[in-house]
Formats: sequence, structure tokens, C-alpha cells
Amino acid sequence: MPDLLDDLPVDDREPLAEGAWLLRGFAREQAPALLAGIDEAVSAAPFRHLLTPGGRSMSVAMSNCGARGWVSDRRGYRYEACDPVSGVPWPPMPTALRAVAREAAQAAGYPGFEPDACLINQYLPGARMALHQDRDETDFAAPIVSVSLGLPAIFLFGGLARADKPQRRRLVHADVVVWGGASRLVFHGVAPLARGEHPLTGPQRLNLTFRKTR
Ligand code: MD3
Ligand code: FE
Repeated sequence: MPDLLDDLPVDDREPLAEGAWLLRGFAREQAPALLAGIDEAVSAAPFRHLLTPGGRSMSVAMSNCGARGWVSDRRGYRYEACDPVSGVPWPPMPTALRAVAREAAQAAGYPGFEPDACLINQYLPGARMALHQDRDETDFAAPIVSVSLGLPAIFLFGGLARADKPQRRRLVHADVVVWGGASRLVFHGVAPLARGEHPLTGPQRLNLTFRKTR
């Protein structure tokens, strides 16, 4: 039986860690449709700066689409069916977004991925994300798929302990990373965004993370 990974040219997939693959340029053709889907979602659920449980405003602005959305406030981190700003359900996950997540998961060896949440991160120059684990989901068997759009960023990923020295990778427009298996709970973050101008997104980076939350 052919390996699912054989569907991509070998140069376009880099192993990052056990179970984690960087699919270079995987979303290039779909990028305009993904950006249209993001516009549609954020017109209903605008980007906002969430508060950490400690009361600090995050530098990354966030929104969500799909059946559930990730939120943070004084009470902690969790997934919610409704946008706390509007009180109504998060906008549906656009078909193009769900499709690219499923295709990337399949290409990395995780067929049948069914994301129920898509966190939309907006980075303007200076925005960063401190090292953290994604552990607010109940099902760590499913991978997380991340799609980078617009300006490049330095992505940091360490190991299963916070103290593990992180590796640095530059992620550019249309790169997709799939984190599963032994890498599902690695510590990761993003260095402060450098200013720039991208033809499709202007002065910003957008990142989509697709999760199966339960
Ligand atoms: C490794 N976002 O939203 S995507 C996040 O670029 C988040 O906005 C970053 O970390 C961003 O939680 C990084 C890459 C990523 C996403 C999820 C992961 C790496 C991951 C989950 C487990 C391990
Ligand atoms: Fe994360």
C-alpha cells in the first residue's frame, strides 16, 4: 500500500519531531480562499485581544470559527460554543478551511481528521506567543494542524518539558504544520513578528490552528 506521505514531493515535507511534519507551501493554491474564509468569519466575530488568567492582554488578536472556539479570560482557558462578545455561536468553519486541514492531516499520516474548532490568530508587528502547550482539548489522539498566511514568523518548538531548549524555524506564507503523536504536547511559541508587507495580507501574519477539542 502506498504511504500517504508519498502524495507530496519529498522536498516539501520536513520532519520536525516525532509525529510532526512541516508541509512547505502546502496551502499556496488555497490561500486566497482561506483568506476569504477568514474575512467572512471575522466579519461576524471580530478579532479581539483576550486576557490571560493573570489579567494581561495577549499581543496576538484572536477569533474562532467552527462548533467551538478557544477563549481565555480571568477564569482560565477553555472552549466555548458561543462568542462571549456577541453571545451567539461562533461562525461556521468555511468549507475551504476544513478541507485544507483534512488534506494536510492526511498528507502527514493522520487520515480522518475531524476538526471542530479553528482558532484564528492575527499577528501585527511585535505580537508574539510565549512558549505553551495546547492542552485544553480532551482528545490528544487527534493532531493539530496549523496554517501560516502572510508575513513570515520565527516559530519556536521545544520538547515535552518547558525547560527543553526550543528549536527555531521560519514559517512563511502557505506553510502548514501537522502536530500529532509524540509531538502533540510539545511546548511551542512564536517570536515577536517583524514588520513587513505581504502581497495578500498586508502588514500582518495570520495563523489558523485546527483542533479536535473532544
Ligand atoms: C505544536 N499558534 O494558537 S502554530 C496556538 O503561529 C499556537 O499562531 C502559533 O501555538 C501561531 O496555540 C503556532 C503551530 C502549532 C500549533 C499547535 C501546536 C504548534 C503546535 C500544538 C502542539 C504542538
Ligand atoms: Fe499553541
